[in-house]
Amino acid sequence: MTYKNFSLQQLREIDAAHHLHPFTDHKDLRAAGSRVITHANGPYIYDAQGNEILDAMAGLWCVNVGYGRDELAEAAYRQMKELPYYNSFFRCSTPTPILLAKRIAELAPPSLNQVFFGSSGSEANDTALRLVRHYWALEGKPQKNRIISRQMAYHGSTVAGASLGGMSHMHQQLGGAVPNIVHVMMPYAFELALPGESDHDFGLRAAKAVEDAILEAGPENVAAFIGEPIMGAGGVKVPPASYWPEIQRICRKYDVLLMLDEVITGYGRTGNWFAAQTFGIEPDTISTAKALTSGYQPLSALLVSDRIASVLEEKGGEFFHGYTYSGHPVACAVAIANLDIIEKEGLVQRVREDTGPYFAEMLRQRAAGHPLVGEVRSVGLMGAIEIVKDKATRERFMPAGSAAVIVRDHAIANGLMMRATDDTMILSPPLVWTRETIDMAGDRIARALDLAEADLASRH
Ligand code: PXG
Repeated sequence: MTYKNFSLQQLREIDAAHHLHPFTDHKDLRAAGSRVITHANGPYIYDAQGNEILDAMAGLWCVNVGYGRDELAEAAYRQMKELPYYNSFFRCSTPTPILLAKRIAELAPPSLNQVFFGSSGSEANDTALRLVRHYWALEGKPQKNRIISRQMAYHGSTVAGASLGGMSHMHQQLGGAVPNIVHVMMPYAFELALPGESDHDFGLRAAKAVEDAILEAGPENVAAFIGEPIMGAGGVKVPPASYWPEIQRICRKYDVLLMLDEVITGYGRTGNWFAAQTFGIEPDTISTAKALTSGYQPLSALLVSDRIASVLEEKGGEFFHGYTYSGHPVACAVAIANLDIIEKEGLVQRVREDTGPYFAEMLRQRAAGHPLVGEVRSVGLMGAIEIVKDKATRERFMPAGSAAVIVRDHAIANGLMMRATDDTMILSPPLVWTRETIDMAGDRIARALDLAEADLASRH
């Protein structure tokens, strides 16, 4: 069966009849019809109407080596023929997860040397949550189980992921979150800094919210703090430089574990293999997924510190946790081939030294000065554009989020896939983007902003 035997109209009808989508209002979707993406190559995706769209989101923050990489397809094909599946339970193992775990440990900060595999970022965070609570129980402190997270954090959509995350609309649909998780303020200076407060001071104040939560619960009751180095789905919220070192200091002071969710930032996005390196911190766990295979296969890897791993090994007995597809041989083979590409093409260094700074300059030149833009910010190839009604006061358009959707729709119509989250435009392009691709994106961003400005002017 090939989709080519079906018209777009037919595909949309079947989609509406049988396919429930993630994070979707299905009545809306059915009224509008889904955008069907049929193929992709290099930095471009193509929809069923034949439109070529530059993919400034790398799929969903994951296709870091771009589309159409034969090496990855061939790695999957070879592995499927040799050994499509075998499990890692009951003292079994297969070669590709063994070699991938070593490879990841070599790239990670020095104290993280053990890897637990799953198939998604949500699973990695579920594993991380169980592991840190189990760790404290093994240390004779079972009551030290509270986790501190942040409002607007995104840590996935399983029950554990949604509970760890700080999205209140997700909590409302949970029918009971995982207990003992609290959420504190996020380090989002654009909206939360006080008049006249420096970025540095705001970063320290946002970190102090974590310390206050630890003291309120009592340090003897707090297992860990979890955070995305840069909040992604919440709107590419880049913390001030003072934030992460202060968080690490606070965690160490109260013997609270530091869990870093690098599902988006892992494998080069910020110009280092891990954002832990970009921000100069050494956490106890690092959750990764997405770009580990550039999205070509579902795979996650939770990196675990020697401190936790040694207790698990010495005192743990059996850890009653794991997934059928933990260490999936094909996914791991694709991951190895993906890391080979990133290394061979020097993509991490290129983002750090060349395309990251060039991307920041593009945002500054093509967006920052625009009347609709309150702020641009980026780290490596991860960026945001704040849409405002009034540049000086940062007043937003009403209803909230409506202006950013107009910008997004113009961007897509002009060949640029860019996301809108509330009133923030977000970009997270493949790391294979060149200066020329960044220039092309800049032209399309500028055009989308101009067109949206005209629409918004006629609306008011
Ligand atoms: N942690 C972070 C930081 C993520 O961004 C997950 C965990 C969960 O990963 P899985 O593989 O279980 O989806 C994510 C996922 C968005 C969007 O709207 C972001 C994600 C997923 C879906 C939508 O930007 N990130």
